[in-house]
Amino acid sequence: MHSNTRASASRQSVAQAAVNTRVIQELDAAHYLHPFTDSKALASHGARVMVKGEGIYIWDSEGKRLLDGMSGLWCMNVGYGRKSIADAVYAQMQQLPFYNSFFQTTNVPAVQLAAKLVEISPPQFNHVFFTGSGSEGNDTIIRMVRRYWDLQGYQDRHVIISRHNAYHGSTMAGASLGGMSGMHQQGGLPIPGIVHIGQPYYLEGGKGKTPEEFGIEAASWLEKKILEIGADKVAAFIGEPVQGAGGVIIPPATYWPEIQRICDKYGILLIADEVICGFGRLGHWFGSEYFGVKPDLMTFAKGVTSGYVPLGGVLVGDRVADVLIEKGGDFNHGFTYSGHPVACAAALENIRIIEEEKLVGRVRDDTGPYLKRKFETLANHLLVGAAETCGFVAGLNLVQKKAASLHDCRLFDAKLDVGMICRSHMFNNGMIMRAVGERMIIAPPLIMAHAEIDEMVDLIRACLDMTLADLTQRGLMPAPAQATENI
Ligand code: PXG
Repeated sequence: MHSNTRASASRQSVAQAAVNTRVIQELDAAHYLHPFTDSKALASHGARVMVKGEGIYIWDSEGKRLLDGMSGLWCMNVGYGRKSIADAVYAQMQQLPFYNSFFQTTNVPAVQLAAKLVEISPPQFNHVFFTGSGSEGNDTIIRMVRRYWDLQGYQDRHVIISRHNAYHGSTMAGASLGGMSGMHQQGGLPIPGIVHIGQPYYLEGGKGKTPEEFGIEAASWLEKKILEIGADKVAAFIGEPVQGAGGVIIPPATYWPEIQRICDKYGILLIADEVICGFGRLGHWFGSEYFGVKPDLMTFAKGVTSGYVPLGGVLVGDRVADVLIEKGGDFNHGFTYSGHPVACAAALENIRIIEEEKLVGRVRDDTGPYLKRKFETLANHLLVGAAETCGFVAGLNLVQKKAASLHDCRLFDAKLDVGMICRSHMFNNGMIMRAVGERMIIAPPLIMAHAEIDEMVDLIRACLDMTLADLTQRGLMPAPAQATENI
C-alpha cells in the first residue's frame, strides 16, 4: 500500500476505533508494543480496552465496570475523575505549558512543589530533584550517591546494595538496582557496582523463627555483604519500605531499624524507594516513617500526582545535599522534563486533595485498620494460607492445602499458574487484583470508605470461591476431607 493511502486508512480506522473494541484491539496488536508483555500472545486474544475512570472504578470499552484494587498501577491515590486536577493542568498549560530548568531559569509550580515536598517530608529533607518517573529517580540517585562519595575523596566507594525481588524501575540502572532475575537476563544486567541480598519475606524464609527474629536475621545479611565487599567500597543500601511489585512483601517490624543501625555503623547512605509507599499508602506521607527509619535519600513518583500525569524525583537529605551543593559545582545530570510545570501543577493539586480529605490520617487511623480487619478474614478461606495488610497494601497466598501456618501449607506447583487463574476470575467478575506467583495483591485508592472496603473484600471472597470451584474441577485441589489439616 502506498504510504499516503496507508496513513489515511490508519487515520480512518483510528476514528472508527473510538467506538469499536475490535478495531482498537487490532490497531493495538499491529502497532503498540506494551511494557512487560508477550506481544504475540496478547495479539492472539486482544487487550482489554480501558475507556473511563471514576472514583475507585474503571470501565472497559464493552461497558464492564471494574473495581480497581491496584489504583491503576499503585498510583491513583486520590482515585479517578478529579476535575480539580484536570483544571489545574489546563490552567497551567495555558499559562506556561513548558519551560526547562537547565539554564539559570525556574518555574513557579516546580518551586512551589519542591517547597511543599520539603514541608510534608521528614526534617532531614530540604531539597528536591525532579525527574519524569521513578526509574529516572533511581538513576539520579545512583549518580548522586557516587558523586557524593567522589567529592569527599572516596572514589572506590561506589557499590550499592539492593535486594533480590526488589523493583526499582526499568531503565538500565533501575532494573540493575531491582532484583528481578527475569529483567537481569535481558540486556546484560546488572550494571557494575550493584549487588543484591535476600529479601525480608517471613512467609518464605522464616520457618521456625518468630517474625522478629527473622527480621533481625534478614537485616544481618546486609552486614554480611558489607563485610564481604569491604565497608570502604559500599556507597549505599536501597530498599522499598514494603516491596510492591515483588508481591507486597511486608518486612517484620525489627527489619528496618536494624538496617538503619547497620548503615549508621558503617557510614553507608540509606535510600528509601518510596515510589509506591509514598503519599499516604502506608498511612504516613512516606513509608519509611511507618517503619521508623531516617533515610538520606527518597525516590518518589506515582502517588505524587496520583498518576494523572507523569512525575518523579528524589528527595535529597541534608547529608547529601550539603556536599553536592557546597563542593559539587555542576551536577551533570537532568532531564528535559525535570520540574515540568504542568506535572508539578498536577502534583500540587493532588497533594492539596490528600491534605483536604485527610487521606494520610484516614489510612493510618481508620480505613487502614478497617481494611486490615476485613482483609485478614480472607485467611479463613480454604484456598488462602495467609492474608496480611500494611496500610493500603495487602497480599494473600493461595495454597493447595491449608495448615495453621503458611510455612506448613502445601503450595501449588508454580507451573500451574494458579495466581493467573485466580486473577482471571477476579477480572471477569469486576475486581482488579494482581497475581505475583501465587500471591494475590492489592493497593487500592486511598479514598475508599468502609462500605467500599466491604464491597471489595466481599468481591475478592466471591472470586476466591470461583477459583476454588474451578481448581477443584480441574482436579488440582485435594479431596474435601483432606483439604485442611493441623488447623
Ligand atoms: N520504584 C518502585 C518501588 C516502583 O514500584 C519504580 C521504582 C519505577 O517507576 P516508573 O515510574 O519508572 O515506572 C516502580 C514502578 C508491577 C509494576 O508489576 C510496578 C511498577 C512499575 C511497573 C509494574 O507491580 N512500579
